[in-house]
Amino acid sequence: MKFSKILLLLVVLAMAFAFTGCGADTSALESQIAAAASKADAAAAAAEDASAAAVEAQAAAAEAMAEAADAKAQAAEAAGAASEEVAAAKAAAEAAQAEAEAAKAEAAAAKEAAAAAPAEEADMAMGEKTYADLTVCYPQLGAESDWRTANTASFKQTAEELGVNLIFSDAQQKQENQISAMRACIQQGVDVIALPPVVEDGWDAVLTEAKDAGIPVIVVDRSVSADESLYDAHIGSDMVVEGQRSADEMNRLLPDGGKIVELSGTTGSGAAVGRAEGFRQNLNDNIEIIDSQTGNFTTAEGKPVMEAFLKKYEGEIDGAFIHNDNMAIGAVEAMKAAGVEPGDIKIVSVDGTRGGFQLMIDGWVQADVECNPLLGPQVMEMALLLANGGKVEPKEQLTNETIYYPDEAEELLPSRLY
Ligand code: GYE
Repeated sequence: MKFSKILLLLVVLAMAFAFTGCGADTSALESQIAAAASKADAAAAAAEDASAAAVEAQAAAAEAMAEAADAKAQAAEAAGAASEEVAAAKAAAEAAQAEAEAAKAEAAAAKEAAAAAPAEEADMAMGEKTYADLTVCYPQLGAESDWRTANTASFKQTAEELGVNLIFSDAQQKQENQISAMRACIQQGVDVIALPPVVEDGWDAVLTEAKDAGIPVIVVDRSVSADESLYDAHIGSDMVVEGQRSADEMNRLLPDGGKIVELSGTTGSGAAVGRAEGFRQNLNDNIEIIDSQTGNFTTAEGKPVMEAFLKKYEGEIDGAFIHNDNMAIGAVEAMKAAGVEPGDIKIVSVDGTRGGFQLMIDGWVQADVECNPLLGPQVMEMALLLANGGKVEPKEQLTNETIYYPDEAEELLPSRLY
């Protein structure tokens, strides 16, 4: 129904009512009709807008009419009008009501259509790229540990399975190599960059370059200190929690306190910083960290660090917190050479690699805090989403992890994936 028609009808109804002049509720009814008419007016004004809004306004106008007609019917009845007149007023009210319902339904349908249109567009955009169209850059930080080897394998294998074109490089634990690999990827116009940052600081410039080039970045594994507006997602372990869990284990292993050493990971890396921080948060007061040195997450560098500790603090060391299993392997080699027996120095390590499990079976490591490197599938899923204009929410995605103990190591070792 057109608004002009609605208005006309309202006026006719109002006039008809005035003409019948039925008593009792006349003024109340008049003001009701006036209110309905102004509703219709407002609705008609709104109708000049977009189509959904116009239909909605039409519904409002028709509803207003229905209200007016209904009011008239009631008033006529109240005023003791002839039953014929009451019936006619009632019929008018019912017709107006039906009109209102129909207009409402039309408005709802128009609204739905308007809302569906952009969603359809978005759907089409989402469907634009598949894994086979995707080029993902992974400037791996190095090959320092079994964790890292498993992480690299997870990315390569996932890319192959999904048909993703993976641009892989190995920065040999040097940030400048990672940065130049990223720049080459930006130059090439890859779809997504997945960055496992060797250290936390110093990424602002290259992350800004990626952002300016419109290339989404997923920070993988370790964290960056850059503002989170400079990347699209971070997936990895909560390194602080790993440190806290390690301290809880050390507290359990040294209930009467003691002196411990720390073999820390790469200086300035999110993994080393977080683990050291969490460890100190939860460590009992009666346990003293007498020394802390980096072994750069490698077996080769972990061994001489422990050698030096054993010389310097001969007979004094009750425990060692070692930031990863590869350094624990090196440390145990040093202990064996120095005549230390398994269990003399309580060791808590991190990662949960097969090497770590073997150290538990052999009695050297008393607890291994898990850190999961198998991030390939989740990162590829995020990459596809981002490449199609989607958002990763929440931006910070944590992996679920546990703690392993010697009593279950033998049974679990064959099923370990790394
Ligand atoms: O624990 C260690 C690796 O960043 C979580 O890096 C990773 C750490 C892992 O070299 O083995």
